Amino acid sequence: MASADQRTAPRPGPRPAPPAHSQVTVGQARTAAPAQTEEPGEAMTGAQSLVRSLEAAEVEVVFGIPGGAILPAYDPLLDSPTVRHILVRHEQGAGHAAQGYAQATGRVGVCMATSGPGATNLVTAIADAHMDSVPMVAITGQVSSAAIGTDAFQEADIVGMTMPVTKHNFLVTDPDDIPRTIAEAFHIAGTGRPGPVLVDIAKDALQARTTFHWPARLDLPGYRPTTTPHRRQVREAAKLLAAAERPVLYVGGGVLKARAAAELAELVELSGAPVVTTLMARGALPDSHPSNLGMPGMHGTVAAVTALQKADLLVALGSRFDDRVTGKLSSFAPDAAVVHADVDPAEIGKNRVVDVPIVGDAREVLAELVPALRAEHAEGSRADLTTWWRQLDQLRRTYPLGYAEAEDGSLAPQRVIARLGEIAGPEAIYVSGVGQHQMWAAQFIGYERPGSWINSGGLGTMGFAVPAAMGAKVGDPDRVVWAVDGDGCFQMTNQELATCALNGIPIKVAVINNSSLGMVRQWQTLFYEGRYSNTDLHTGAAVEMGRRIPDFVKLADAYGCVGLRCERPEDLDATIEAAMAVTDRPVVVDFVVHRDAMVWPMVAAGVSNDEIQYVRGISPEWDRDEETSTVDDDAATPAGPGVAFDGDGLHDEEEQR
Ligand SMILES: Cc1ncc(C[n+]2csc(CCOP(=O)(O)OP(=O)(O)O)c2C)c(N)n1
Repeated sequence: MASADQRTAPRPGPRPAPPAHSQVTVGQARTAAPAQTEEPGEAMTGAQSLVRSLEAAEVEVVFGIPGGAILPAYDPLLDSPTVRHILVRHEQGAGHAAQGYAQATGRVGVCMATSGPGATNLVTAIADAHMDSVPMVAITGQVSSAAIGTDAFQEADIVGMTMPVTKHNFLVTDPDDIPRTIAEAFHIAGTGRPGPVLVDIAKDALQARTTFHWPARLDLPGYRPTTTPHRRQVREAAKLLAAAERPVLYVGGGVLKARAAAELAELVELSGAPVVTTLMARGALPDSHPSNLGMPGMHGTVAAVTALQKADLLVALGSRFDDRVTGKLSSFAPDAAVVHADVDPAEIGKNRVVDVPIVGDAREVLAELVPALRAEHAEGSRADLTTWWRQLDQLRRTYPLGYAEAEDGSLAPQRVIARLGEIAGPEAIYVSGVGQHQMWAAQFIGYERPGSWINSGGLGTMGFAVPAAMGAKVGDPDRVVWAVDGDGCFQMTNQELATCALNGIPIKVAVINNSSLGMVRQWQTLFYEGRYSNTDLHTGAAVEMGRRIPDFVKLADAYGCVGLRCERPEDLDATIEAAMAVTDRPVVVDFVVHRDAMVWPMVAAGVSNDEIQYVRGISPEWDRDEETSTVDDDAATPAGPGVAFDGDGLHDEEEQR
């Protein structure tokens, strides 16, 4: 336990801005760079030194669960005046909460667990953060150093296990190393391409006596992220962009991580080029902006997917040519020259040959690209984009995002999500699970600002939504936070509702309850002849024998939350309003929806983007002239061109033709 003296002893002074060469785009990285002057050392335990280090790194909140190996650290944590610990119900929840916190605030999220199973339970969230470049520090207790390698009780080689899914990781066995390691972990997690850093600390290092020194400076040989782009490369990019007749700005999550939305907006205005925002970049440019074609990829808009396919220039900004965006890589954007700007040089040219590589922070790249493009324009180089926009606008008009209402009077899941977005509005934060509901939430909610959309894009982790929403709400408590979850995903991590209820974290959860693992069921419908092997969850859409297992309303009640249910379209708005009115507790709404709704448009996995289907069996024809369109513009209602559910609720291919 820290003595009174220790608690009142002078703390390291305010930390100055980091050196100019080091990219600082997120959170504590802005403020947690080590002090320039070293304070005299203070005697304490390794555990106290750890807590003091977290305070020095300006950590506000740690999500975690104690256990034997990490227990020494939990004792001084009790006395910390600034670090709040939130006791979760599963370590995976701690990890996702740290991710949600990080994405809502731009700071480094922190989670903590004990050795062995505590640490391994964090692995999914660590891998998720790695795939989505989320700044996170995971602290784990390890068995005592003498026992490492002996198969000691609750020993797991978490450093070895997480090597491929962390940006960096550390094993600390000397208590003197704790402050420096924590300082480095935060710096690495939050700078350059953000990512998760694991710090595994042996129990004896936590228990031993040491001296606390917050390091004056960090010495990380080999870690100097290049943030400032090469001028000549930027000029080359500007030349190509000015001259391109069919350019597309292909915007990825890196733009959000770099907090570059304002700079992006400038480039969009100046260039007049169409923009696609990937699943990780929703909100980087307002959806209402006329240049925003929406999301590309497997479930992207026809206009966004086709624009990429037909482009003569892609300016990829903080995006990574993910297979879900490119479809079959060899046929992706065949006529396009590529400018690829990314802070991580390893991304450039990884999947697609690049004509102009630019290594740099997206904000710095954009800040240089704008004047460079202006200079090109001033010299008279500026292609006319009228024809390009006419073609794209035609696509937008003909193939808008849409959905069919269920003919049996049940709720269409897309309508639930669209109304939720309209009623909660653009100031709310939307956090999704993984599956159909995720794609509908990406499609049918209008994202108008950075940070309004949080999801598990790269790893696709079911169970992400509830704990990530919890973390987002802790980080940004004044915003309404809606988790849009599937009935399958929700059953993976809903125990964190207890954490929310007990800690005053009033998130709202919309369970889009189609009584099945809907996205897998959709693939079974399309690719396995409707043989529904193990995708029926029995949670409500087809209530057998009057049972819902579980009953989400009762479950909400059991967790100290308000539970609501909505089964009819006519009750939809009132139910959402009722949920919005609850501010003192978490709310769970069981939206019982039609189970056969499918996500459209779709590019089947491994297939060329040219084969995109607007709805089942209907592919747009790009090269037709406007008069011979197979889809009548007038029929392109929000429900799609003549799209309807047939008897069994499925889109019938022949009928559509
Ligand atoms: C942890 C994990 N296990 C399995 C999957 C594979 N998977 C992807 S989507 C999905 C179904 C999700 O069902 P649900 O949460 O009900 O959402 P829906 O698709 O019905 O909207 C499954 C099983 C996954 N992504 N993550």
